[in-house]
Amino acid sequence: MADSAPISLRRGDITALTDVDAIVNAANHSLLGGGGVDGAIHRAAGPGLLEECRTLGGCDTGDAKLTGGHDLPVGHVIHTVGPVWAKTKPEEKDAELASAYRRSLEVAHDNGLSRVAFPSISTGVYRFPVDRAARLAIDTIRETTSRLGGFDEIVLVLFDETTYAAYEKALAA
Ligand code: AR6
Repeated sequence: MADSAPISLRRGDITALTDVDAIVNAANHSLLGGGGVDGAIHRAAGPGLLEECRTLGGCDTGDAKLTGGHDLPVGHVIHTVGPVWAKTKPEEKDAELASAYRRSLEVAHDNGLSRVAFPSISTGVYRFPVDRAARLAIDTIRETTSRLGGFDEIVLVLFDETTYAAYEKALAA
């Protein structure tokens, strides 16, 4: 097993990043756009991204698919679909969220992308509790980058102060 990749946290808008190979989109099954970070990525990438997404046939929860970056400053977007939180099935939702991070990193690895930025998947419209999501995200990134090797940096781009604080706590644990 390799060492796990360095993880850094940033506040702000993931579409503004220039120093990674790929940004991850918290999309939905259709891959045809939506609100939140998905809407921001499609707005910044332009209509070419939607055109490419139409060829992909959607994406299952916990899976990930790659496109180009189009008008974004980065070369690639990895589209993943996190779970919609339901407190009746927490273990199933945990497994689906971990899978979204793991599959995104596997797609990056298969395509030689070593610097990857994630938003906080599922903690907006999909209402996954942020402290729980942050712990799962950090654990899964550590495990997967250590298993696969070859990653230079994983950046977590957090949009608001509460979300940033949750990831800061999870990273320090
Ligand atoms: N950069 C970084 N983070 C952002 C940005 C941005 N530009 N904009 C919002 N966030 P959400 P989900 C944060 O709702 O919960 C969409 O409609 C946001 O504050 O974007 O996985 C899709 O099409 C929150 O912390 O994604 C799906 O239908 C985090 O990103 C659904 O929402 C995730 O919030 C997916 O819901």
